[in-house]
Amino acid sequence: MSKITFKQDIFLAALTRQWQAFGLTSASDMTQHQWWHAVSAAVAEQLPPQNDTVSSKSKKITRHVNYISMEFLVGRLTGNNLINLGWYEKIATALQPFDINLTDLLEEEIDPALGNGGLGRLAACYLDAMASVGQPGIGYGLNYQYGLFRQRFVDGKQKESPDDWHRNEYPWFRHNSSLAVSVGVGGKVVKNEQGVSRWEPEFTLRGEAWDLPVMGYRNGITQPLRLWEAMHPHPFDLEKFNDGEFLKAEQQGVDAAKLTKVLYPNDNHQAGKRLRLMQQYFQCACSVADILRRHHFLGRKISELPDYEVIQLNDTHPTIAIPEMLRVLLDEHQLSWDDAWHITSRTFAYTNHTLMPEALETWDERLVRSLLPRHFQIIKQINANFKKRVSKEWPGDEAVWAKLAVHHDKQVRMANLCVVAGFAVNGVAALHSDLVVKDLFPEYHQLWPQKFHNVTNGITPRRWLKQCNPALSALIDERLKTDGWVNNLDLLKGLEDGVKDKKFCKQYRKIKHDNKVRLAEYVWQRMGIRLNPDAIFDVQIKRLHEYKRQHLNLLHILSLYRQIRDNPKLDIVPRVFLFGAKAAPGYYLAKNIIYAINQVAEKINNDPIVADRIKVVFIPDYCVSVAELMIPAADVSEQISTAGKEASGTGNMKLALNGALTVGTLDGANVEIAEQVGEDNIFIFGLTVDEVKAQLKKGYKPKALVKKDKHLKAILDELASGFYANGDKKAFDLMLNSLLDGGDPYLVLADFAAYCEAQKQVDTLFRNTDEWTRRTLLNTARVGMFSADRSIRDYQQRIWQAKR
Ligand code: 26Q
Repeated sequence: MSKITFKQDIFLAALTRQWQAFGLTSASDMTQHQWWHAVSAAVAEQLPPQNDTVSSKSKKITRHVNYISMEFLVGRLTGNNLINLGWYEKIATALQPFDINLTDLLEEEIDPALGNGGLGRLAACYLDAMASVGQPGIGYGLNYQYGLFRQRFVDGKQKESPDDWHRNEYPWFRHNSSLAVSVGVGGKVVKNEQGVSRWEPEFTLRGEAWDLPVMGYRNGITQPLRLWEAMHPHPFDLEKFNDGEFLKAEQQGVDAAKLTKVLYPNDNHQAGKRLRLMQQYFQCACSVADILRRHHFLGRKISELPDYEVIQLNDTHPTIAIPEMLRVLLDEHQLSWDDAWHITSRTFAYTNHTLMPEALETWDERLVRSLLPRHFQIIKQINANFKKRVSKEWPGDEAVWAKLAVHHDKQVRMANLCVVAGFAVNGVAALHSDLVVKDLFPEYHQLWPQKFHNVTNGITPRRWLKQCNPALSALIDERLKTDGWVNNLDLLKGLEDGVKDKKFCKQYRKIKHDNKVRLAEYVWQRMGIRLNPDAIFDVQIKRLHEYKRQHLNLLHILSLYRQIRDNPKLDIVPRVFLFGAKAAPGYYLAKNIIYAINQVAEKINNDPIVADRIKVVFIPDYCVSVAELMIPAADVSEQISTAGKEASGTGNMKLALNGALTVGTLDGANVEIAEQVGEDNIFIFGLTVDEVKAQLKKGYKPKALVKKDKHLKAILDELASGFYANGDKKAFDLMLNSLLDGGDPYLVLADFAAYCEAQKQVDTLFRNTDEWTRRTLLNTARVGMFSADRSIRDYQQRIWQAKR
């Protein structure tokens, strides 16, 4: 496909209409924010009409991908879209006569934060990569009115406020009213004279389609991210309103307007809330209806669905799409069970993102039955059929059935449903996919070995290098004499011999320094803390979770602080410890860790004895655009989860790509990053998965460990002494109890000594500027495989387009 050409006169005319629509008399009357809006809307207008039926042209072998996810953490779109269109420079030039700086303008955009963290950001990177490699596809999600909460700190404690991102004024949305869908909820199942079951919902909702354009990198392809908004049905049907129909939904505890109001702020933890299940069903019903509408529109037979369409489930959150598909095929298309099952079980594929038991979704059967009685019947049928298969394989083995059942103990288990009803299951990094087979689903693997795959996660180089680090991108273009690396990241290998080129290394180092100055300026403006750009910028950015072990990082900081007080002349390389993390509002232990880091920061940053050798900075309201600022400025990347707990991580890839050295455990994708960059160019420390298992098996005793380590004991005692909390001895009880009386389930203390040792090596290496630069450059050069384009091609080969 050809590029979309930019036409300046049309753009300027569109811009004029924009300020006129604001009721102004000239462009110069626009505020900076209005300028951002006007420019974005004027560009959006020039995009060709969105065509979600592109697959009509594609051959039968190319299945169209429907990526269903409760989260798409897209981040700001205007800058990204301009880059992918290849229009950035042209728009910048067109705005010069108005004295408008495009780069500054882009800062006006509020991040659409329709996701929590890694899983949501991955979905956004994959849409970008699908459009860029030419994989026909669509993303299906929810159009939340409020994205992930905004975070601020009050006396060191996290406070949340709603994130109103003004979706009604977002210039990139296209509302497609012809795609609206009706969704039933509640009610009962009735049988007709032929004995065929049929669902009579108690009330209906309406799903409205809002599309965001996803642009391929300079290839003319635009595909939709379709976000559903819940509305009351028939708002103009006064008769029904008078009959009380309109209010019925609310009486049932379902207020349509509430349904897509807010994103659940949990990650890796499920709460079992009714509204969440409603959200899931609403999204899935709209998406399944839309997929089938398109399929029929293209004149295809229902039996051909799996030949043309694949539905990729981003974790179990959209699992209810499976019984929904069966329901539509059985009840609306009147197919037999066998035919409906044949179609469905060849259409769905499932990506697992966690092994943690508290994150595996289960739903109380009463909840499922009351909201979705027909789906509950279908789930029981799936379960009964599957039971026959299991008793054949393991006759009389109740324990195996108790593990594998889809419906058991009055619970519906979504992961089991996905494995039983889908044709593919994949983990998100080699180690993780291995554990999915060995620890989570060994029996399923025995039944269906061919279903299980690995697809190591990837990140889009468009946003995570070209856009966020323009100076480094320009240097790479110059060195490689091509910008082809932007959609062929393996070309970065060509930078390797740059390590011998003194001038090039100096330029590479200077760009890092400039990016650190840029971040320091931000921290000064926002937080009033001065940072030394010559210090090591040590960065840990990710959701706050015990298993991610931000508190291990904290213990190392406290170790340095003690050493400085013991020896005020201590010679260490100045280091700035930077954190960015949100804690789920109900996750009190995570919030306590944030509080502890902030209190320690306050103390250390203001203690003259430290003399700026350590600075601790917790940047508030971490989000995609803050990540874009922090990642290019990082020297050290903290990837220190307990081995076996982090499915993949993707921040690790972004940081390595931008020339940070990883301090990490052998967990998630760190394992593959180490393989790629070479063991000399990464700091690996700590217990391995097998060692973690062995420790826990033999009975891990954190208190005994502390007793033997005086330094560690002193650190923990001081945390409990009130020293960091104005005398409040209980301030960090939640964190300390977990580490000590709670048995330290994530082996923070067990890894403490090895972690400090790795940090010493960081210190030593950083003193050797040339060697440090060499290793960081090798990181940039060698992480090409973590491009999301490669991940998408893996999905194509192993799952979406694999021979069936
Ligand atoms: C579930 C039920 C109810 C409410 C919320 C949730 C919920 C929401 C979000 C559960 C989990 C999540 C998000 C999980 C997540 O982000 N996982 C991360 O996925 C990344 C992409 O694969 C991996 O790199 C990370 O390792 C993994 O933690």
